[in-house]
Amino acid sequence: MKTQVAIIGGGPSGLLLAQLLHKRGIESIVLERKTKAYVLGRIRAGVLERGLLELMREAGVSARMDKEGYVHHGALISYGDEMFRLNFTEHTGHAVMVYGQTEVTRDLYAAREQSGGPIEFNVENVVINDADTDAPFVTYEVAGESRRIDCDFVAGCDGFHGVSRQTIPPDVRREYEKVYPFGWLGILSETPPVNHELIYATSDRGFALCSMRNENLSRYYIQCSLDEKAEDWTDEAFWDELKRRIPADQARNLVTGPSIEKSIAPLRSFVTEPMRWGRLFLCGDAAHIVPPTGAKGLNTAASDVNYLYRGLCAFYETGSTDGIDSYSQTALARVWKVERFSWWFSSLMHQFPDQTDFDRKMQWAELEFLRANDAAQQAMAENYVGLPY
Ligand code: RFL
Ligand code: PHB
Repeated sequence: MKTQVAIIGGGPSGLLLAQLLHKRGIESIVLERKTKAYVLGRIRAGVLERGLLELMREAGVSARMDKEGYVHHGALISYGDEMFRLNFTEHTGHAVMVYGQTEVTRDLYAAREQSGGPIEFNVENVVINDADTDAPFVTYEVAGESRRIDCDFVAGCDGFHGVSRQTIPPDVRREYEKVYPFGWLGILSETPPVNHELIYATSDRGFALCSMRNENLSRYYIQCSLDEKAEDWTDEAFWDELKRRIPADQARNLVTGPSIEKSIAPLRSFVTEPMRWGRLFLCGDAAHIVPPTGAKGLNTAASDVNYLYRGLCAFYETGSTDGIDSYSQTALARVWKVERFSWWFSSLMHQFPDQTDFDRKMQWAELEFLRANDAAQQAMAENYVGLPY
């Protein structure tokens, strides 16, 4: 087979890139290791930045998002029983949208199916060959049969555990990592959200987040230790712990019910440099990971897709290689700012196992400062709604 862009990974990065390229008449083939049902079964991001909203519109896949998504003009931050609101719109002129990654991915799959663009599921043993030449090709297997795609470019959109990043030789690649000594235990429940806005909460028992998908679907997280297992947490124990970490007046309003999903995610900050090697370009979780505090993972994947998409369009439409040549540098400049924000917000809101009383006082003093200081709130709001591309 032959195509212009071989896209490894059928998660949100790969599908969004494929759809944007399709709109500009650029062909691609998407290779996905799992099934569509598996990809759609992963409960992940919930908050979309304006940049991603605009890309969804440009890709022609925003109809349901614009109808069913919830615009949020602010979020709540609590520490103990204290709580204040960060007003995004007042500080930045922009808002965010609550619309689940599952729905984004579902809309992108529907568009791919409608356009007839090729996508192969259950692929195994994907190998990216000759990426440092002008004639790269990808080999893989489906149901034991070997296949080959010759292409102009390869987009590595295969997440943190994919093969694309590993294709870049170790003497070229540099990795930066911070692993946090805790995880997030998350549940999804068919109950009304405790508040119509998100609550990021810290307390002496650790971090908690009250989020949502719609009026009758809530998403809650609590910081947990890494040796815990989701199945050891009963729903009752989860609700009890959550109530102890959010302000008492919010806890009184919390509607509890059976969980329909429960899982633990570790927290990590990770960046690989460069994000381009020859004709291979890394996008999204394949190149970087942020801790979920601040909701930046999917949104940063989208900003990579934006730069790569524009670079590829310029190449095919005008012959200019400027956009693809500067891809790694441009994408990384934004990635590092987002890494800083996610690291800062995580450091502010979690209880660290080796933390001293002094460290805790510093966190609370910073929260009190943030509560009272307009400039600090503006800086935070600018990061939360998404830095410009
Ligand atoms: P994905 O979603 O991991 O998709 C990669 C796809 O590649 C496939 N794959 C392969 N395919 C072919 N060959 C191979 N060798 C392959 N290896 C892997 C995989 O099966 C998969 O389908 O990466 P992508 O597209 O870059 O998207 C990144 C986002 O999924 C991720 O950043 C976010 O989910 C992170 N995240 C959040 N981001 C936000 O912007 N806002 C949020 O509110 C938010 N909340 C979260 C999150 C992530 C979480 N977890 C569980 C990690 C909350 C949680 C709990
Ligand atoms: C979510 O709803 O899953 C969510 C929201 C905000 C975050 C992280 C996750 O910062």
